[in-house]
Amino acid sequence: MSGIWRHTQHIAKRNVPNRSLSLGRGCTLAITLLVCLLAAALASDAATITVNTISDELNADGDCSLREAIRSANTDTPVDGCGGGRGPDEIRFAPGVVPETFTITLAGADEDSAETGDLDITDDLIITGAGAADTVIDGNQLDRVFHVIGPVTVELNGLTIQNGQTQSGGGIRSEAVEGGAGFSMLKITQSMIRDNTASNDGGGINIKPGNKLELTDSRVLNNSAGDDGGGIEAEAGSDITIADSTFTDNTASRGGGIDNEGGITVTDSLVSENEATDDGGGIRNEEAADRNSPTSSRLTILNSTIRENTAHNRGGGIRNENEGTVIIMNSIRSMVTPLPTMGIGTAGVVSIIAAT
Ligand SMILES: [Ca+2]
Ligand SMILES: [Ca+2]
Ligand SMILES: [Ca+2]
Ligand SMILES: [Ca+2]
Repeated sequence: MSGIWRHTQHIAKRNVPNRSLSLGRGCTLAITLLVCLLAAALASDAATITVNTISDELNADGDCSLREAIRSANTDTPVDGCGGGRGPDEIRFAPGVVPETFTITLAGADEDSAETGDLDITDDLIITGAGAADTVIDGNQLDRVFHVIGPVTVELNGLTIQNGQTQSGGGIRSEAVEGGAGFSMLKITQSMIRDNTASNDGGGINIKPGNKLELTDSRVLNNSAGDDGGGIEAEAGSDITIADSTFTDNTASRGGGIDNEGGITVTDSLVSENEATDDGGGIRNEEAADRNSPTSSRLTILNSTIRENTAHNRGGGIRNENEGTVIIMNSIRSMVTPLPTMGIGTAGVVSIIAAT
């Protein structure tokens, strides 16, 4: 590259003005070629890493486990039989391990390099399973399953994520690295998040402050949290989009299905048969200004159904607290709760438009 640049400069200096037009075109062509070559190099700057064993291991026996694949993708260097990532990699699964359950067996929580316990993702990554029924990642109740540590963009497609257990984010926790710049984007499609447990917040998924989640065409089932957010805990300033998805049979103290301190839009989805031992059986929307939130909490529900959720205190369907904002449009709400709240217990603004 530097040779081409030096050559171009040399030609430009030694040519007379009346040839400048043709030289200008030459320079343009050279720069265009350079840009094309750079673009091609960048486009190929990713690897597909193929998992071919169900064993949870980090060793040198010649195969490629899921943990080894994630280490390879994180570090962009070969790890055992995983060829070595290059930038924003994709992990896939060999036909020999479909259908299979990948069970975490290397114990060791509170570790962030994917060496033990949860599978820590620290670089842009796509994990493409064979479908939620065929590629199951099981936390074995040793730790959470996936830990996204940003700022990174991560896509999880066609997976079941189950039996994770920890304090926060039983199935998945997504955050920006502490003190670092930027936030993470987590995209989950055609996946199942089930049977995960958090002793504090986010039984299924915990999105830390400021981070983003897009959950599409997925199911969040039978997760539980000791405090807030049985299915999902959305912390202050987080930005969450949920579409074509279901939340069922999740439980928590507050926000059985979803607990929101950020901004959530729920479209074409079902929130059903979730339970809170305190407030917000289906969803709790909580103004988080008292936690240094950059924004007020906002919950928008479009073309969705909220039914048969239970709260043992306030807001069987939805509990809106502390001046949070809730907008419900074109949706069905049939919410089980102590009367007289009709399923919505609120201390803030609730706008219901064309809901039945
Ligand atoms: Ca191996
Ligand atoms: Ca990588
Ligand atoms: Ca971790
Ligand atoms: Ca770990």
